[in-house]
Amino acid sequence: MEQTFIMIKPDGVQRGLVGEIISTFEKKGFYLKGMKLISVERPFAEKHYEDLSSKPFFEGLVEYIISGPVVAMVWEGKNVVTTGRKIIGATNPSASDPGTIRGSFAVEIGRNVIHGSDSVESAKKEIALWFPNGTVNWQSSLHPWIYE
Ligand code: DAT
Ligand code: MG
Repeated sequence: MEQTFIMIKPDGVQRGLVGEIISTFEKKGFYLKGMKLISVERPFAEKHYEDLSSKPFFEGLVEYIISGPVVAMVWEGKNVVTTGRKIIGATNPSASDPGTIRGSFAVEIGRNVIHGSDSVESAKKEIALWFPNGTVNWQSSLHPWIYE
């Protein structure tokens, strides 16, 4: 099944949003397949956001990501990449729909609480970067009650 990389950014950790964010993905019916609380170094943050390295906000973005611990996760489920992005909401919280994570919990684009992969391809890349030793292979006993 499809997997995505989700990261609770330093502001989400500091603000105590970890439990609620995990709960949102759990209750939806997605499966947690990897998770760690980690402080990343500058070169690692630059690698994660390498596609944005030419953007004027890149330096500030990297500073933000290394400003405190983050929660890195792998979530699995049907259409989890696209649906995960919908749950997270638009990049700029001013444009995020109410009820999305960013729409509910964020105000500024540079403090938007959470990251989610934007395609299956980038999910694979990001999971390999953040979880080089792989993830956990387990099956939920609730699976037949969530998936037909
Ligand atoms: P997303 O995180 O929704 O996938 P992105 O990949 O385009 O958005 O950008 C990564 C992060 O960079 C984003 O979560 C917040 C920051 N960012 C994006 N566009 C920005 C902008 N115009 N000004 C400041 N920060 C920006
Ligand atoms: Mg992105």
